[in-house]
Amino acid sequence: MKKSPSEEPDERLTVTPPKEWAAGVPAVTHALEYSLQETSVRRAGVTLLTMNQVGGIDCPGCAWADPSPGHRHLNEYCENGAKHINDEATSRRITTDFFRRHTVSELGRRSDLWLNQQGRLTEPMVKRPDSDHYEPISWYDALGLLAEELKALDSPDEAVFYTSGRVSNEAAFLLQLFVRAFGTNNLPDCSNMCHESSGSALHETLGTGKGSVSLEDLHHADLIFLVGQNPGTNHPRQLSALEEAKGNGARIIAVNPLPEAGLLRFKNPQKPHGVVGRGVQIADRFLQIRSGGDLALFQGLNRLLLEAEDSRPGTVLDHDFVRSHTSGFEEFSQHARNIAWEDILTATSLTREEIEAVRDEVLRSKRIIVCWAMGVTQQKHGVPTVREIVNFLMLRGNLGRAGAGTCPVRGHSNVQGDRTMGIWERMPDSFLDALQQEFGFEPPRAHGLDSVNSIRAMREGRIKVFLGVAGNFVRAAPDSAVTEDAMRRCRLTAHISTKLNRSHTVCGRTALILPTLGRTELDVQATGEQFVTVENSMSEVHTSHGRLKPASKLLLSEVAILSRLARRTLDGKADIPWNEFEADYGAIRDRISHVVPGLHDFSRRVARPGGIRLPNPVNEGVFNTSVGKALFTCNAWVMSHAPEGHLLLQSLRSHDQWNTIPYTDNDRYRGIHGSRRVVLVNPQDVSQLGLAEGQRVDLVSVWADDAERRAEDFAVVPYPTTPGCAAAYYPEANVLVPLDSVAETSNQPTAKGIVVRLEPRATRPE
Ligand SMILES: Nc1nc2c(c(=O)[nH]1)N[C@H]1C(S)=C(S)[C@@H](COP(=O)(O)OP(=O)(O)OC[C@H]3O[C@@H](n4cnc5c(=O)[nH]c(N)nc54)[C@H](O)[C@@H]3O)O[C@H]1N2
Ligand SMILES: Nc1nc2c(c(=O)[nH]1)N[C@H]1C(S)=C(S)[C@@H](COP(=O)(O)OP(=O)(O)OC[C@H]3O[C@@H](n4cnc5c(=O)[nH]c(N)nc54)[C@H](O)[C@@H]3O)O[C@H]1N2
Ligand code: SF4
Ligand SMILES: [Mo]
Repeated sequence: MKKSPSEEPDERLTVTPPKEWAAGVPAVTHALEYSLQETSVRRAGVTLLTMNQVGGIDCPGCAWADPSPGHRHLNEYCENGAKHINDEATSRRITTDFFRRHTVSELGRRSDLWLNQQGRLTEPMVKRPDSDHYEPISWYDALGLLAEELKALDSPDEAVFYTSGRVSNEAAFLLQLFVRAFGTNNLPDCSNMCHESSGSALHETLGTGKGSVSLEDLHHADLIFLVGQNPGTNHPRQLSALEEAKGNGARIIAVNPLPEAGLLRFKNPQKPHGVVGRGVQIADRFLQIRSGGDLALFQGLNRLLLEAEDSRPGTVLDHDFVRSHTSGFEEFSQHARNIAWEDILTATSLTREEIEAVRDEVLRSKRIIVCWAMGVTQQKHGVPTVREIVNFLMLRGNLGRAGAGTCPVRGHSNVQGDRTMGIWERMPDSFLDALQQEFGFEPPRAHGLDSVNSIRAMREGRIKVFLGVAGNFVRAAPDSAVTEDAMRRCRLTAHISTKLNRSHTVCGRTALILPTLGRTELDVQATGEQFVTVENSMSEVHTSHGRLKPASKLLLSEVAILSRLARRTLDGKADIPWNEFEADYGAIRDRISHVVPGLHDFSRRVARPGGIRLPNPVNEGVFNTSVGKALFTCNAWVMSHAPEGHLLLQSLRSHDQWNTIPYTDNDRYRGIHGSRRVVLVNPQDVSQLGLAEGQRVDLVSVWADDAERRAEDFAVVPYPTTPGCAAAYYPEANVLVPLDSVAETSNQPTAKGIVVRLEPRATRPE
């Protein structure tokens, strides 16, 4: 079989200097080119013009917030948002004939890119035991088969139900309702692999897992930290907010091992000055940090702030805030003073002068926001790092006031909403009590399995049925070989999906593909046209109205699939009006409004332009922690360490992919073209390790269990990352992340900071 482009290592690899600026006209042109390849001109126009507008389609890309209704541009989307939406609106289709032509084994050897390029899934398919083909099955039989397998389990805990953050509030609420009425809390989700470390740390210290700031706050901050995130690629409209903040006088400090394009300079495609000229410089300071050094950086900064207070008492710390709202300051302050500077400098690769210069910026700023993402959360010590960020903000009272606070930048467009709706293996009792009150059944109280624990349980044969609601579990999860083996042990694997991906090819004894409507598409049910709701990274809940003709007549909405499955599985157990829910999503919202705090009168309020902003108790000075106050924490000293001859590898996104799905083999902003099998290494390390530009190497990860994890045949690309650090793309590098390598407390896989060695390949591969 001929290999597809991304399976070929670097025959076509070309490397040009990384871009120093993000967005601008070339970005928009690229988006349009992609739209026109994927879909017709008319479909592209409908999707793009209504995207992120009041009454339009919510961008299925990231969770960045929209400006308030009166302040939106005509084109309120970014290059990547346009690509994601058109990837769904593609006019390519996968038909029965496709599955007749390709065996499941053959599809399993295809690349992620190729699988996605085949177009939209159009009808339910089944792979029966002992067959190597998917074949058509009716909806009635497919859902019956799944329901029978679920009913045949010895315990409801033998099933897991994975959710990816694309899923609407309405579908997410129904899913968790069904799963809890069925009798388990096994609700792993992509958030377990994304911001779980943020949730763990924020819950513990502030009493809520969500960020506290709004877009307005960002516009009015004096100082904004961007820690471990690449907004030019992953949250492009964040750059518009940062540009506005800068216009209002904000300073910006970027902390990253890589000098990412959007961190340096930004050309706003929505403004005339973005079309010509050099654009706006985004980061006033760039701290090129060593992988995993952020905990040490904030510990160092906190120590400097305490010392500044010693020399100018009463002028540095916000004593009122510390006294009235927090607990644990004394212990924290003693602990912080004992951290050694040599350690901080080694862990961060920064100089003391660089950190002192940041302290001076902090002392000049009244309103500070810290934004962070995967560079922080996917580290072994992601949780203490977020806790230390909270310490940092609290010292000067940067919580609960305008222009200040926490900003964990969420990934999937509704990942935050799914959690609000109860997609979590550990929902608090208050939520379960409300569910019980509303629906009259006793929800299970024992915590369920998260993503990593689901894989462990599947590997041990304790899970018989896996249902994925959106997403691509086997490519998102760590330790690809272990995860795939675990999935294959299931009796039944089923996926509710819009597009083909690798998870469909890694099958249990029986496997189902349940194709569904995407967010772009018209969703008409018995009572007429429906809309759904989503929640962005800033706790704003708003509507999304699909516009396009569905990709196939045989598609059902996620709500319809889940309602029918629940009806067939539960057989009247629990008095839940599934038919009514399917016919009218307003009926689901009515129930949500009784169960989810802050969403009373949901249907009416969400329909208003701009929707509803869920209250964040932190902004009211309320901290629902164990002691009723915000907690200062003492975070043990840890340093990421790579033995001699090894590097700390991060797995990250290219500019041209959506999570597990590459759109092309290019990473335009980083100057990589034609291959994703590259490892970015500092030129100093390239020569110290005796390697050369373009040389083929295997990446081998080093882990306590002694098992060898190898990602084969990557080309070395000298790149200006921090010495001692390296980068390769996700999901190709997932094979290197050991299942047991998780962040403390949050159990989040460590997709960053993986210890690897680069082994030169003896010969060129066939
Ligand atoms: N176009 C596009 N947009 C997306 C996605 C996508 O795949 N494509 N995915 C969405 C999702 S689900 C998510 S969660 C977000 C992810 O958004 P990001 O968190 O921006 O995603 P990553 O590509 O993982 O990039 C992590 C960044 O952290 C830096 N980094 C790595 N290690 C460290 C470290 O130790 N310290 C510091 N300070 N920085 C570090 C990396 O160099 C990189 O710039 O994006 C969302 N938006
Ligand atoms: N090594 C490494 N691993 C990582 C990460 C990393 O940085 N490095 N990042 C982690 C992060 S932050 C995340 S969020 C996860 C992402 O993990 P997932 O959310 O599981 O993965 P996606 O790639 O977003 O899923 C894409 C698939 O979702 C389906 N889909 C798309 N839209 C819809 C829809 O509207 N409805 C339905 N039903 N299906 C739809 C399509 O079939 C598509 O193939 O991966 C994690 N894994
Ligand atoms: S910034 Fe995120 S939500 Fe906004 S258009 Fe781009 S991908 Fe979509
Ligand atoms: Mo994510």
